[in-house]
Amino acid sequence: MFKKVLIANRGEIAVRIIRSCRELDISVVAIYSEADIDSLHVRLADEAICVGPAPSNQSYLNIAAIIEAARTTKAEAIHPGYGFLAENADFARAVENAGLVFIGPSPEAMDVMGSKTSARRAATEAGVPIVPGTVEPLTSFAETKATAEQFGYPVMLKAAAGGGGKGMRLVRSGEELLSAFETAQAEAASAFGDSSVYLEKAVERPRHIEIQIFADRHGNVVHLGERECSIQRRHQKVIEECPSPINDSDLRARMGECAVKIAQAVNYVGAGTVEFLLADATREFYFLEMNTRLQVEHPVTELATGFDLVREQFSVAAGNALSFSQAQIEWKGHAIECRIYAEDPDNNFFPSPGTITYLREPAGPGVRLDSGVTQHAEVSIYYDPMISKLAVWGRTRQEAIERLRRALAEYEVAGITTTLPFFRKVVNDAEFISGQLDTGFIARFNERQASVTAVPEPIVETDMAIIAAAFAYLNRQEQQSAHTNSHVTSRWKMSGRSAALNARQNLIENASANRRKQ
Ligand code: MV4
Repeated sequence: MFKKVLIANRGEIAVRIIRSCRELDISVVAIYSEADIDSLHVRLADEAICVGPAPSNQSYLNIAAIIEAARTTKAEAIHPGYGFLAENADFARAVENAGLVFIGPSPEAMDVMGSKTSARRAATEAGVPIVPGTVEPLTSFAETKATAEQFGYPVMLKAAAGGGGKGMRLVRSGEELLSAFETAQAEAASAFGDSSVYLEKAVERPRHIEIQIFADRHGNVVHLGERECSIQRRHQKVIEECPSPINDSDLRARMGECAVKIAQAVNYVGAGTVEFLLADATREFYFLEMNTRLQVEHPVTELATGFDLVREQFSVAAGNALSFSQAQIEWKGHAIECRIYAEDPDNNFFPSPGTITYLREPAGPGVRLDSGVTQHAEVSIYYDPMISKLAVWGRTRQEAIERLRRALAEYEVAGITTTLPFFRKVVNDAEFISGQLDTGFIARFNERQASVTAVPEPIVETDMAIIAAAFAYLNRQEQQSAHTNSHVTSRWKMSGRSAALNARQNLIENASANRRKQ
């Protein structure tokens, strides 16, 4: 096993990786940007090296500085986490050329999966169904038109160099095609520096289901079952579950087998995820893309299977055989994860950076919080605003939802706006509870919310403190004067939250009505 590794990432995933390093007695080198000097991952590491200024392209994406940091500290391997350089084949090559171990698959496997058209060719060669469409980029509008007519509208235009829905266009008819083709090409060029687009038939009301796979250097490949990721907004996953509420062991086995075939086809090593679209009506599934990294939502698989995927990543990268066989993988109970963002759900999920002035994190039975922040932490404008992932486990989906409700009520963050209130509504939504999830869930949920009277947020600790202080103040006023002036409005502010109090008898109502306004 490695004695020392460098983590080329920040936030909750760096903290998550450090935890497995501690268990394996691996010494940890953190890297950080000038904006992150006081952050949790830096404090938890054994050593930390600044790799540049706040903007990612000068720090967390600075390949030369990161490799230099690994050399200086004599780290043997680099774990890239997710995002940043995790799926950058040039980075993986640079790491190997420096004589270090990249915790991930080969650069060649990353190259195949990095291009969505070559990934579709690899899947087809492996005998795995892909969404009907082209496996080469479209070369002209005439070809695009003929191909769209061949497969039949509606179709999707997608960036060949993309993934995750960036540069994606739904086209319902021939009239929309030219402008969609041009904008898709322009978006692909600006986002990926490659204007190539290809075409897929659009799958109606699909579910997004992905399979976690794991492979070692000895030819063993296993799958760890599915994750349901159909609840997305702007192609960002919001809630993930394991197992899928469909919970169909035959479907799991068939999808799992396909995912393993794809991994074998590219000599995959390490943790990876094969994404599928599942057509609701026919139960047919199609390969979508493969992510060659540890994913944000890996905790739900860990909770349902009991394995530590990061520990296994280190073990496999050190050359060991997988510590478990397919037959030893069992799924128990149900896990659900919510991604908690510093975003305002009442303002189209606009980022809400700032200082966390008060933090109470949930814990207790079946609750796992992968957090990257502490009280007084600054949520910076420079990086992804996800502050934590709240994952719960229950023996049944129902029990998991009950735990999620309880944990969401315990969770309190002041000073910044978060998506916690959004999740508190989702976990009480009848459609979510029913598990009938498809990719239109968020749109329908928003429609329902618009016509529903708002459920009051629970009174939280910061509100209690405001109310207590206001009572104490008014009591003293009463003692000092003959009568209370009920027309006086006082404003109370604490930990970034405030309440306007108009009269003593209205104290509590006003405090709770106003407490969300900052
Ligand atoms: C699709 C699709 C329908 N048909 N492809 C791909 C990336 C993902 N973030 C969105 N993607 C989709 N690709 C075809 N051929 C529908 C979606 C899609 C979607 C997929 C999963 C979860 C939520 C979604 C929301 C909108 C569109």
